[in-house]
Amino acid sequence: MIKKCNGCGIELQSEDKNKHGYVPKEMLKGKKSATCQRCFKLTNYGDFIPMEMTAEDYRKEVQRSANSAKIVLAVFDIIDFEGSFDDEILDILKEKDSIIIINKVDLIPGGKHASEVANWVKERLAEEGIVPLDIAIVSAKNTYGINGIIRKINHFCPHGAKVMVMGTTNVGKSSIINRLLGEKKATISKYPGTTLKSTKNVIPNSNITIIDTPGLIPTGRISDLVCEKCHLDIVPSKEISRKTFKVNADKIILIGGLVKVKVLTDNEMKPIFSIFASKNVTFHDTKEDRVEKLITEHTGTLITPPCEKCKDEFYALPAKTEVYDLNVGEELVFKGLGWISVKRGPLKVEITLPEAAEVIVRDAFIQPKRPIK
Ligand SMILES: Nc1nc2c(ncn2[C@@H]2O[C@H](COP(=O)(O)OP(=O)(O)OP(=O)(O)O)[C@@H](O)[C@H]2O)c(=O)[nH]1
Ligand SMILES: [Mg+2]
Repeated sequence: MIKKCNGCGIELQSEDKNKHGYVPKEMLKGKKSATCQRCFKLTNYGDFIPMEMTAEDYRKEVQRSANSAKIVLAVFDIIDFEGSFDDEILDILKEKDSIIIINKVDLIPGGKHASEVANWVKERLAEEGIVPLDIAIVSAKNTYGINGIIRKINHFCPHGAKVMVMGTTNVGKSSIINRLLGEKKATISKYPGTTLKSTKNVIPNSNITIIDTPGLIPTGRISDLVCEKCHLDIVPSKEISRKTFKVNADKIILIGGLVKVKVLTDNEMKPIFSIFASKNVTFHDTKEDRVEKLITEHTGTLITPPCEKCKDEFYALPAKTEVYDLNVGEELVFKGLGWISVKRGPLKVEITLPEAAEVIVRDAFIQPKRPIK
């Protein structure tokens, strides 16, 4: 029987150190399973070895597990909700019964009531034509809401079931599985693409078999257009930061050196808006005539990400410029980076960013406590 790595699901082998799934022969002898060299290095030393798996390989793997699962647990990262969508995920959600898991709620600035998050998610999903069986609001980091997931599965499948966990890379699928199993079995890491193949485990004291799957890679995430180090700066590990601006026409705001936001509104009442992103992304406001000098001289130092190492590659990407008219209660989302939330509108902005980056207008996730008139 082919043995699989406990941590990432890859088939184990002892022939070639430089290939996937290597484990020394003596480690495999007489054992049902083991941990591959890559997972060992990742867990113990934080060394990440990227694997050459195509998006198509991942898709096939996920589709295979979806066929055998009774229900699907689709995991979304609340901080990058739009970046947690992918066409493959939407297709599976339209076909199968699902429980939606909203993870990383510990990162929401100022906290937010679970029912408020659930209502917002429900509306956003309905816009995509998805009606799940239920929604669970959780934080795998601090175990909030984990028991609720088991209760919900038992409610819909009282005689047990095979349940597949699915989502884009880095949303916390394996972290949730470890919490459900009550042990650190699956390899987790801050790098995207940790889980390589499906793994199956039974949740203790239950008839639930839970399948971990590799993360799908969606299009349009800014975090995927920079180097590995900058990726880690953009994907937050602590509560995200918020900065509020009250500015009028021709002010430029730089979100890191990644997105240029030019305010076009020219009102007596200046628009007020907040920008939300990871604490490691800098915010700068400046004037049109100074912006080029600022970017050329200070990207990688005062303005990050991108860093010194990947800035040339990032600025060589084809760029686009788009204009958006926003009102109070609306947010302009940059997939895989953060969002702008309007507190006093109207706000007209011109944004410049890579062509491959996707931008979405949505109903505010963080509503102004009271809209400012
Ligand atoms: N703040 C916070 N971080 C979390 C939470 N859950 C997971 N993480 C972090 O998110 C990163 C990714 O977690 P994984 O569990 O490896 O994510 P995954 O979805 O299995 O990723 P792939 O296997 O690459 O698809 C790790 O750095 C985790 O520590 C959470 O609830 N809150
Ligand atoms: Mg994983």
